Amino acid sequence: MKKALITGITGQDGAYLAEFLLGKGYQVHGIKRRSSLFNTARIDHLYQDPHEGERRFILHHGDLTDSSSLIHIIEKIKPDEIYNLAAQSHVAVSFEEPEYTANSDALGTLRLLEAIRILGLTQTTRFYQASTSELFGKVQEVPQNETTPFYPRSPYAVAKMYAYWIVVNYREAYGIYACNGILFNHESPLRGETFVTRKITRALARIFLGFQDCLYLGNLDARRDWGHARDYVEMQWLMLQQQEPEDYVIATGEQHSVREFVDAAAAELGLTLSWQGEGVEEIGVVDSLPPTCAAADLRPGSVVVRVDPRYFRPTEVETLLGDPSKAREKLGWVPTTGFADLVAEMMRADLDDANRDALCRREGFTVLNHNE
Ligand code: NDP
Ligand code: GDR
Repeated sequence: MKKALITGITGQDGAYLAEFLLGKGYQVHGIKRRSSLFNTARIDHLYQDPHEGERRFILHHGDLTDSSSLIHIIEKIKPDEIYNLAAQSHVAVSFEEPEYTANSDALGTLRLLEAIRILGLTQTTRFYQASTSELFGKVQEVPQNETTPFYPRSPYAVAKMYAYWIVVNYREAYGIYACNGILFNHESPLRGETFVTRKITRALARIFLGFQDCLYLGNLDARRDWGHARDYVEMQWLMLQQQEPEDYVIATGEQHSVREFVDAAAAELGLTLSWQGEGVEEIGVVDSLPPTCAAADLRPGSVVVRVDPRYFRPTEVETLLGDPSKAREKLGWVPTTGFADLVAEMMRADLDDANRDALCRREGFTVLNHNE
């Protein structure tokens, strides 16, 4: 049985990848951080009690900032494949915690590669690095492919750029089968609540049910190439199944603005919006709404989206659009979920969640609304 080790298994991609690899017959090991509360909601359906006999899903405590934990775990498992998905992955937060971001995202990657080298696994353990379209930052070329120059625009992107090059260097220096997947934004109902897509679907569901008034966003003009995480984790695995290790761009080749995402998500609820004003004064106003709308105060003319400059970044990545030709040709990359289906799936899931909260409220329970 092949053994895989996933760092960041409690995150969006970790959950989809774990499920995918279990489906392929792997024994899946994951590194989770110690936390004062359970932090495994995305993978609880895969959990196997440690007292069960044969387990194919096993979690270990560790942290990318702690070499000793990484060396111990890798020594014990001797995995065939390591997927390094762990990261402080929020671009805006990286401006607030730049040193920690560098430690986990840049040096964390080095620590894993060093563990492979120190333990003598360079010829047996394959390594996947979660690289990112954020490397392109202030874009030099449209669309972006594997040869487009990098111009990182945040502490997160700079840390990921170190990680990218240390992967290339260890591949060349020590012959490790190591790949960078340069993935463009990918989303899902499991997306963290503070990334813009999930923030939008979650807030609109709550506005529609009447327990949130307004969605506050930053740069509405930012354009991204958004795909579905379920499709993207399959490519992570495929990159480690080739003859030679190479780096690949994974993207849909289609781009939308944040404003267009809001419109598409609202349309899923039967709401139409119009946009008025400019810059920080811009607002999203309800044009029409369906009779099924449960929010007593929502009517044509209600302002449901406002710009809040607190969500602007000191340096912004305005536009990203990927060219996944290489992955299409060499890995057979065909994304199965397009933009409209992605938005619909996320909107449905958040409406279900909001309906559950509404039920709790009706029964007199307190439901907190956390909006960041
Ligand atoms: P998430 O933020 O959902 O998950 C990040 C994971 O990393 C979580 O499991 C988190 O643990 C863990 N983690 C964070 N810091 C540490 C640390 N110091 N030690 C150990 N684990 C840590 O990210 P995604 O699943 O969306 O992304 C996966 C990877 O892909 C990330 O590296 C991200 O930077 C990269 N990426 C993501 C893209 C996207 O659009 N989603 C696009 C391109 C790259 P906890 O649950 O405890 O917080
Ligand atoms: P990104 O994703 O920075 O591309 O990084 P995010 O969803 O955070 O932002 C996308 C764009 O939307 C703009 N934006 C807002 N963003 C957030 N989070 N909140 C807001 O209120 C808001 N309003 C507008 C942002 O300014 C930005 O332009 C994600 C992460 O998953 C990274 O780990 C990954 O590497 C890249 O995608 C590819």
